[in-house]
Amino acid sequence: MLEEAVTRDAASNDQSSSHIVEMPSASRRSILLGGSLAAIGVAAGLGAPLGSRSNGGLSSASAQGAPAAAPKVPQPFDFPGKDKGLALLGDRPLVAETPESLLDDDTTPIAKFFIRNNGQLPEEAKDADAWSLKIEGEVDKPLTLTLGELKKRFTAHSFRMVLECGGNGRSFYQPAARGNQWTNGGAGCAEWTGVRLADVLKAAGLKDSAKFTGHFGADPHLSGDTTKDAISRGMPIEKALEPHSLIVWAMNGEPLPHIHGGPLRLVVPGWPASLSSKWLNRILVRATPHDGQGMGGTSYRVPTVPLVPGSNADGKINFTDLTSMPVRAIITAPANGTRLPAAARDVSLRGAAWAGDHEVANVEVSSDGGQRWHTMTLAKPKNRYDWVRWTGSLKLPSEGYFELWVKATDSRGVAQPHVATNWNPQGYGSNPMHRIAVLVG
Ligand SMILES: Nc1nc2c(c(=O)[nH]1)N[C@H]1C(S)=C(S)[C@@H](COP(=O)(O)O)O[C@H]1N2
Ligand SMILES: [Mo]
Repeated sequence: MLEEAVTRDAASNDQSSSHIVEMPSASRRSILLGGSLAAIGVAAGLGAPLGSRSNGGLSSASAQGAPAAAPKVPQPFDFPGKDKGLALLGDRPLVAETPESLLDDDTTPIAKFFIRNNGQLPEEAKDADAWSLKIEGEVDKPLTLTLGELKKRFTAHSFRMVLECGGNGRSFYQPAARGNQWTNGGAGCAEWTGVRLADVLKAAGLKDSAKFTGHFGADPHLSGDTTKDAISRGMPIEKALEPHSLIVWAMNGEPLPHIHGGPLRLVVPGWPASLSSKWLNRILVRATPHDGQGMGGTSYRVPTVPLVPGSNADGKINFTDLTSMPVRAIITAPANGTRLPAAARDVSLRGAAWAGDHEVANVEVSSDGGQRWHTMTLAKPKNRYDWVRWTGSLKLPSEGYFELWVKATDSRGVAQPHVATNWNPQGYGSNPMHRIAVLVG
């Protein structure tokens, strides 16, 4: 496939080489060329805006132009069952994102799905159906259920839903915010199968005092300290009771892979994916907000009174937990750095957009830095929390170098900003417009 070829090639770039991709619109076959597009990027002073890791050949341009300030380039990624085009953001814990051009499938294949771990990988379960889950706390009858029992006792549901790391887009903050430097690839959209968290909580009998949840997984803390959890987040009971909040054992019709939390995880769509506990073994129903690892302070929290970028804050005042993720669109084809034939004037574009708890109302593309916008066609999502696939074409006025910008607007009329806004120490909620560069001729 074209997209795989493009991304593998892009990922194999190092700081000293630059490539562009030749993409004749008819055959859509890609050929790598030793590139002049990178040089053009430098000449045009594009090191900063296009100098992100996800920007293919152009990232090399900025690296060549200013090695000291160069952003991190992708490290080779090699993990069983995973596409080598993923970009490794960290190996202890293992974290990898999906370049935008690899998110071109309607349903993100497991091989291309991003990975985010906070701790060590737990031991792999030998008998998945024997995996056990406890429901405790503010319930009438605490439950211990095996995965086998979950499957038998409750009705299964499948939904295609976006899972998005709360830090997605973090690398666009200036000054840099603390944490994994995600571009737009800390997200994917898979078909998840499981039972409603609401059905299981109701079976345990929620007391009137049941107001919040706390989630626990089997992964050891990175330090190996057994008194600490790798991560343990929780949410208001209303979110837990939503019909799309699932306890999941299958991904794209396959048993949930170990790396994605198999045999059992939560999928809490629309909110930071840190709530979607992997290797799920315990849910604590609480009267008060959960206080586990990754709760409080500046963790998954954003300012309610905007901060001066780069300033110190402990999150105790004027901060609130990040709930719905912000609206975001990506261009998945063409890939950044694509070279089009000289005669090409109509560029076909494809992508995806999603908006946390909200709907995507509109996706627009500009080839002139936002002076004029062109509306794209939206496909109908399969269900709530599915992403919207979009397509369209853009007429370019001449040969030459163009940047294509994409902007989504949510159902409330809130659009993506030009730059990452509401800076915060750990960098949540960054959703500036995605842009790619193409060269015609
Ligand atoms: N047990 C456990 N669950 C977890 C995590 C973790 O480290 N341990 N990481 C969370 C975060 S921060 C994210 S973004 C998602 C990533 O899910 P994925 O690796 O399946 O893409 O899992 C969440 N669930
Ligand atoms: Mo995350």
